[in-house]
This record gives sequence, C-alpha cells and structure tokens, in this order.
Amino acid sequence: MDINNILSGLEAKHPGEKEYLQAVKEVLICVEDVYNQHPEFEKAKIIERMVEPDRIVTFRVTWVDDKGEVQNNIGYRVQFNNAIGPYKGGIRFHASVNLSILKFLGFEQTFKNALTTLPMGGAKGGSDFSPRGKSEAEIMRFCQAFILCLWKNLGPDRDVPAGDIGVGGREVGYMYGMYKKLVNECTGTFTGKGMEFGGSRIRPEATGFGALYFVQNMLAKRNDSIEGKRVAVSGFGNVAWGATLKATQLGAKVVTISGPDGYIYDPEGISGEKIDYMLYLRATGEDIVAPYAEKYPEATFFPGRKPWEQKVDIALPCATQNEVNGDDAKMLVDNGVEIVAEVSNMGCTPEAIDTFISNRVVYAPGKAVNAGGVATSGLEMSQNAEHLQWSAQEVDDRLHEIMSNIHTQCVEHGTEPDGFINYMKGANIAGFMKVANAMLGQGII
Ligand code: 2IT
Repeated sequence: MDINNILSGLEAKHPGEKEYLQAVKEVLICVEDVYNQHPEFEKAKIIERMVEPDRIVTFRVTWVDDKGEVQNNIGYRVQFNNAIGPYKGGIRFHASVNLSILKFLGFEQTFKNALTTLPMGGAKGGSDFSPRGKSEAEIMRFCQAFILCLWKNLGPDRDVPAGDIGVGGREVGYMYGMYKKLVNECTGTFTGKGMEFGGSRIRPEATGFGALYFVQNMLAKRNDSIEGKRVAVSGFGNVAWGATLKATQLGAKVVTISGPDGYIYDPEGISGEKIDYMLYLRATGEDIVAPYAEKYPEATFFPGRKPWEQKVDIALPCATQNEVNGDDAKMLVDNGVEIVAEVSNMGCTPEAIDTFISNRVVYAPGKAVNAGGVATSGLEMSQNAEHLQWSAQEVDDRLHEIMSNIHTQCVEHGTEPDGFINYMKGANIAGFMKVANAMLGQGII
C-alpha cells in the first residue's frame, strides 16, 4: 500500500475535507504493515474501496420557524460501509456540520462498530441546523422535516440512526415518531428511543459508562485502579454526564467540565446533585457552563479556556473532534497525566496523539473508548427485533463484557515490543481486519 499515493488521490478528489482526510490518514498509517502482509487485500483494492462511502444522501430541509419565517438547512446521511451489518450511526445537529465532518464520523463509525463485535455497519448523518436557542416546537418541526427527506433510506435492516451532538432522546423521539407515521411499522429503526417505545435501558448512560469501563481495563492492565484519581472531563452533554457519573461512582474525582464559553474547575469534585445540574444546564439550550460557578461558589469559571491546563491523572475529552491540540497535550504531559481516553470522536489532533505516545502516556482513541454507546444501540436493535426489553442489569453486564472485549482486541493488536500498548494502533488494526475480511468474503461489489 502506498499511503502517500492514496492520500494525495483522496485530497485531489475531496479538496478541503480536512477532518475526513485526517481520519483516513490515521487508519492508513496504523494498518500499513498488516495490510502489506495480505496481498489478497491489495488485489481486491480493499483500502481504496473502504475509504470511500458506499453512498451519500444530501437534501434540503425546509421548515417554518415560530415567527412564520421559512428556514432552509442542509441535511446529510453518509452510508459509509455495510460489510458487517446494516448502516448504523448517529445524527448530529450543529452549526458546524459539513460533509467532511460527517464523512470522518462515518468512517470512524465503521471500525468502531466492528470493534463492538455486533453486526453493524457504519454511517453518520446530520444537519447544519443549530438547536441552540430554538423553541421546543421549532425543534420538533425541524426533526419532522429532516425525516420527511430521509425516511426512504432508513430501515431496521438497512440504516439505523441514533443521537450525537445536538440530538438526544427528545430529537430521536420526534424523528422516530415521524418515521413510524410514514412507514406505518414499529420496527425500531432508531436507537436511543424513549423507554416506553422500544428504547434500551442504560442507552442514555452507555457512552460514558462504557468509557469508564474501558478506562478501568486500561488501569487494571497497569495494576492500578481508578479510585482516588483526579479526572478532567470536557463538555457537559450526555457523554460528559455519563462519564462523570460513572467516574464518581467508581471513586474518582472529576474536577472539570466545559462548554463553548470556557471551563469549570471544581476542586471539591463534580458529584451528587452537581451531576444532575449538568442535565439542567444542558436542558436550558443555551450551551454555556458559566452558571455552574454562580450556583456552586467553590468552583471557578475560566472563560474561553480549556480544562487541559489543570493537573489531573486522567483526561477524558468528551466534547468534540480535535478538542485537544499539541499544546494542550504538552500541558497535560508536563502535569503528569497518566491516561488519556478519548470519549469524543477524534478528540485529539495528530500532534496531540504524537505528544502522548512519544512521552509514553497511555492514549486510547474514541473508536475504542466510546464504542459502548453504539454497542448499546446494537443491544437496543436486538431487543426491538425480539420484541422484548431487557433489565438494566442485563444491558450493563453485556456492556461490561463488550468493553472488556474491545480492550482485549486493542492489547492483542497494539502491544509493542517494549510492552507499551499503542491503543490507537490496536483499535485500528482490529477494526480494519474485521471489515476487510467481511468485504473480501462478499466479493467485488
Ligand atoms: O459516535 C457514536 O458512536 C454515536 N453517536 C452513537 C451512534 C449510535 O448509533 O448509537
């Protein structure tokens, strides 16, 4: 495989899609050696086929706001790869959404879903619609208009969306409601649904909980445990909430959360009712964390800054892509960070990852750490297919098992001769091998 050749070809075809090209480059570098040991991959042009989405659906979403004004947004669904199962992945509503971001997310999702061991392909969708400051009625109308454009491409064995940034239980409910009305069938087809209409217990918590189970595995591998560790969390959405809740339950102290406006440092730890307050802050729809420091005077708000300047043992980026850059990584390393586990997708820039790995800080990528979210979506699909709802205990037990299995795959494929575990390499190789073999087995299609 000639990585530079493949990348320059992609750059020429998709100029300016920087997040997509970044995600592809990371995987290519990690899998180059194993790829070259398999001439059958080269012969079937597996890599060339894998880096392009199977299909992209783009559409105009037109809706009417509360003032009676007509609004237009762009909607997308990137059906990246269905070699191992139906397309599966979240929907993101955020002003920053563009095709490059959704292609990177769909590409990553393909490998992440392979790591879960469940039969799910990879996809991602979304819109540049910003829920910030929108009324409940506007959000509902937008969700309905979005699904009117997309529903024909979805189905329980075709493509199963879920939430992501800007899309939580409320938005999934509105989208699923409209989808169900159009197809007149209760087949699931969305995950992250309400508990009363086919949702899985533990799905709201699963991304954050799964991430902490993964971190427990990372620590156990070092004969260490999470108790008493200081943790920096970024973001304050569903993922940050689940991670903070589980970290606290396991005896760690979470000292930061953040928003687009800056970050909160709470030396006493974000526990108890403060974790519930995160949900309240999110529900206001304002997308700011500053009010936390007014409500809890022991905390400090640092406007316009990121939490990575605090001294912590564990860093958990839980906000968005490229939120930890090379300088942030250097600060974390200088302050003695032991573990960096990405809970956001591609939370670290390549410079940040290099800084961690060259300083022998254990770093694990989002596609391994945050896979518990989509894994529990897979469990929701199973429950829908058998028309049952499992207990929280059963879902949580399976989530534990899946995260530990992902950790084992990373160790198997990522352990270097000196014993250092390169989780990025391990996750990419394990995910890639599964998708590549599935593609190979299904011929040239
Ligand atoms: O990035 C992700 O894995 C998600 N947003 C969840 C996807 C899903 O289908 O549950």
